[in-house]
Amino acid sequence: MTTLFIAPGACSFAAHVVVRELQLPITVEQVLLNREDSPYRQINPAGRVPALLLDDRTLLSENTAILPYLADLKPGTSLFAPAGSVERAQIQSWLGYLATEVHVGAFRLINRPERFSTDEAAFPGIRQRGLQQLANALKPIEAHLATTPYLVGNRFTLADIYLGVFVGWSARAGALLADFPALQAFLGRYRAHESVAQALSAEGLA
Ligand SMILES: N[C@@H](CCC(=O)N[C@@H](CS)C(=O)NCC(=O)O)C(=O)O
Repeated sequence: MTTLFIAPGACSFAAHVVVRELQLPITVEQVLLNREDSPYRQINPAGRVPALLLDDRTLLSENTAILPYLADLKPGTSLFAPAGSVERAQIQSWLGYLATEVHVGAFRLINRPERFSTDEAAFPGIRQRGLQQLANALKPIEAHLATTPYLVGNRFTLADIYLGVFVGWSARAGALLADFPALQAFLGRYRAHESVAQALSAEGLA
């Protein structure tokens, strides 16, 4: 049985939503993060989520690989697009942007300042810089969503599922979303999806 490893509220939420949206026969298992002694380290020595353990014990990591892999288990799903199509490249473009500019380029500074300095006195400044980078990274998404309800092709795709993670985190990061009305409206549409509501509830976040 294929198993998806997640942690409540982490970026693995996107893969969890895809499993529920496509009703894939995959076990979703919650693990504790940041525990050197966690048995999960035997499965994934990096200790990060999401990770997908396939039937043959191959371990896949990285949202940018896992989300397309899961969607391809249901060929023709509207969450993704056919190989060779421009829409598929556009969806992958957003996945790359979110993983780099938004997750690592902004949220890692906000959530993990210790990865950037050993000096605790520097942490507030690093977090502040992360919030500025987050606002910069969200601006093009806000502009795009002011003209269309979803990122690609006027329908709910992997790109939106992944974006929802970071808009949810942004809603918690101070009053940031007050300057992003299109993203606020997006978050409402996102949470109205049955698969999102189910995943929030299963992760204890409803
Ligand atoms: N680039 C990875 C990032 C994965 C990642 O950093 N996951 C976080 C949770 S949001 C995690 O597992 N953190 C624990 C750690 O880094 O030890 C991806 O997109 O899948």
